[in-house]
Amino acid sequence: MNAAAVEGGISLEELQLATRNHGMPLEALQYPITPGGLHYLLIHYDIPAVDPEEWRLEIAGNVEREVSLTLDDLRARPAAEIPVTMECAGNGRARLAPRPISQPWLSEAVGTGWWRGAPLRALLEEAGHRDGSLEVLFTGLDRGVEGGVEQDYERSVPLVEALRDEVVLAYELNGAPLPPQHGFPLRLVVPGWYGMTNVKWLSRITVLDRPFDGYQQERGYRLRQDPEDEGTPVTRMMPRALMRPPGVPEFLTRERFAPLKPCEVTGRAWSGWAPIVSVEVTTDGGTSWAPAELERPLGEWAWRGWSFRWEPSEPGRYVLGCRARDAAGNEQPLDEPWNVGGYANNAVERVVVTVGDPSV
Ligand SMILES: Nc1nc2c(c(=O)[nH]1)N[C@H]1C(S)=C(S)[C@@H](COP(=O)(O)O)O[C@H]1N2
Ligand SMILES: [Mo]
Repeated sequence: MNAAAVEGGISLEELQLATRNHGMPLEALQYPITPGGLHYLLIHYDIPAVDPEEWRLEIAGNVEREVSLTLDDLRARPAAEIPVTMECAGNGRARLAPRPISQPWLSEAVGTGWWRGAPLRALLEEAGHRDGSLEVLFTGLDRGVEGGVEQDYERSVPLVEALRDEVVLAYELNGAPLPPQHGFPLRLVVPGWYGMTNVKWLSRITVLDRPFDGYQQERGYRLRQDPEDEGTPVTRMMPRALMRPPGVPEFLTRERFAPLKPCEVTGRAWSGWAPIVSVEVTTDGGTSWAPAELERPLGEWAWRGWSFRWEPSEPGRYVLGCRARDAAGNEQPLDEPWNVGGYANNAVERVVVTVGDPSV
């Protein structure tokens, strides 16, 4: 992964990734909670076969006592429920030039789930993380080869992040047991962080007294300007607003067609750093911007709905865009921020809409 960047068309290998994994169709921005099958999907290797009777969650490492739990043990504990917007760190990658070779997302690698599970903090406290603990490593049951290394999918988070109140080990998505593709029987959910953090098919939690240096931490998911650059880790989601595309699409190009009349443009915006404070909309390709109206937040860690009344005055070709800003002062850039892995490209999306008769 991230071995090279190319100009030009999508390769068969990228297409192979794009047909296994899938984005959220952008019209699904109409739902505050993304219906199960419409949530985006990203799986590095294969979906592992899991026997829920045999399955255990083990907690070990720098702890006072090791813990082993069945799924029923986890379900018997106090539960927390939370709506969380999750976005793949590679969202926007296919718009970069040159294009880093990996899953070629445009802008649809996002979804908001209603996650229910056991809060992580209480479990870590029961196991008793010892002094000197730095990070918590989460290991999935799926295995594969990446960068020439055979590995379990595993990633760590700093201990302080793992101890946040809203971090859950989820066994339900939208009121039903996790589907196989989203991590059955258990996955980590760290609200605010990019998707790769939320380890699926979780089987082991290891408290570490040193930084984890596995592939997904040291090689993958770093922002580097060149392959030798040590880079900085990818962590929280940068702000992004997306638009439910107005009008109807042309089958092949997906360019939009809309009648000449006022139109309510809607969408959703999120940031992993701080609440969304504004969304602005352009209908002239970025020359001028006007504020959208924000809906009441769904929750602290979920996207925020917005709407904008667009009144095109004459037939023609319009280039629409939307731009989010969060309370920490992060704002979407107009141009793509390039890096070797093609991560965190939150540049403003353009949506071309032809107003008037499509046959002229
Ligand atoms: N065990 C495991 N966990 C994983 C992955 C994986 O391949 N294996 N993919 C990660 C990545 S890169 C993303 S973006 C999210 C995707 O979660 P979803 O498919 O439920 O939307 O899961 C993360 N957790
Ligand atoms: Mo991802």
